[in-house]
Amino acid sequence: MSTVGGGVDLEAFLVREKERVEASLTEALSSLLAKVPGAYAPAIQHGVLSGGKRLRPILCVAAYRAAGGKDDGVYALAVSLELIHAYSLMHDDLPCMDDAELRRGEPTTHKIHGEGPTMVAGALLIPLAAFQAWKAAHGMGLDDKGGRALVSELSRAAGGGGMVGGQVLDLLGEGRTLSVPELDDLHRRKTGALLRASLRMGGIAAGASDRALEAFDEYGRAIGLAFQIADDLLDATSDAQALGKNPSDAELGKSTYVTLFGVEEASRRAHELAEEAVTALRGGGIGAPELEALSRYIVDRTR
Ligand code: GRG
Repeated sequence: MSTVGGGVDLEAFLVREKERVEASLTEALSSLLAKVPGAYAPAIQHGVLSGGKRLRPILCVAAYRAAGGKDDGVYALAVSLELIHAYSLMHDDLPCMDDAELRRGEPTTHKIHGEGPTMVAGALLIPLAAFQAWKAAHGMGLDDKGGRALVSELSRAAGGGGMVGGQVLDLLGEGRTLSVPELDDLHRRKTGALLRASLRMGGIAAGASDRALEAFDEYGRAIGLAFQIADDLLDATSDAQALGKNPSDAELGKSTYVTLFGVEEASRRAHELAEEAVTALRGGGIGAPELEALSRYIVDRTR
C-alpha cells in the first residue's frame, strides 16, 4: 500500500499520525496515572501502550481536519477513544470472556500483570477516558456544552447500546448460528459504535454543520461494519502467529460474516461498504482524501 486515489500517500499519513497519537497517549497517561492507585499503573501502561493501529484516534483527527479544525489539541481528544478501546481489549482477553493469551503478537495484559489487576486497570480506564475527553475539549477552547456533547458521544458509544451491549450479544451468541440482522446488530454495537463515535467526535469538535455530521455518521456506520467483515476475513484466513492474536472465532464457536456468506461474498460486501462510506462523505460535501483512502485501507488491511 502506498499512494491511493486522491493523491494521498496513506502509508506515510498513517506513520505520521500514529506517531502523534503515541506521543499524545504517553502524555495523557503521565498525568492520568497520577489519579489511580499506583499498583494498577503497569497494567494500564501495558494495555494502552502495547501497539495497535490507533485507527480510532486517527479517524477522529482526520474527521476534525476534514471539517476545518485546525487545533492540534484534537490529539488529546482523540486518545480518549483509544483509552476506551484499550480497556475493551484488556477485558475481552480475560479468561471470563475470550480467554486470549496473545494480542498484537505479545502476551495479553492479564498474562503479564494478572487477572485481577487487569480487570481493575481496564475499569479505571473508563472514567479516565471520559475525563480525558472533557479536559481536551476545554483545552481546545470548547465551552461546557461542547465538552458535554463529546463526553456523551464517547460514553454512549462505549455503553450498553454500543460496545458493551455488543459484547454481551457476542458472548450470548457463542455456539449459536446468528442471522444476518443479528450479526449486523451485534457488530454495529460492539465494533461499529466506537468507530462511528470517532468520526462524530472529530466533527463535533470542529463545529461541523448538521449536514457534515450526518455524512460522518453514515461514513462511520459503513466503515464500522466493513471493518468487522475485514476482521472476520483475516480471522478466517490467517493463523494466530500472522494475526498476532488468539483464539480464533472458529475456536470460540462464533458466527461471523465468513461463516454466513463465505470468503468471496463477505469480501464483496466489505468493499461495497467502503465505497458507500466514500459516497456518504462526498454526498455531504466533504472532500477528505485521507478518509476516502482510510475506508479502503480498512477493508484491504492485512492485520
Ligand atoms: C462487561 C460484557 C462487558 C464488556 C466489556 C470487553 C468489552 C467491554 C468489549 C469488547 C469489545 C471488543 C473486543 C471489540 C472488538 C473490536 C475489535 C475488532 C478490535 C480490534 O481492533 P483493531 O484491529 O485493534 O483496531 P488494534 O490492535 O489495531 O488496536
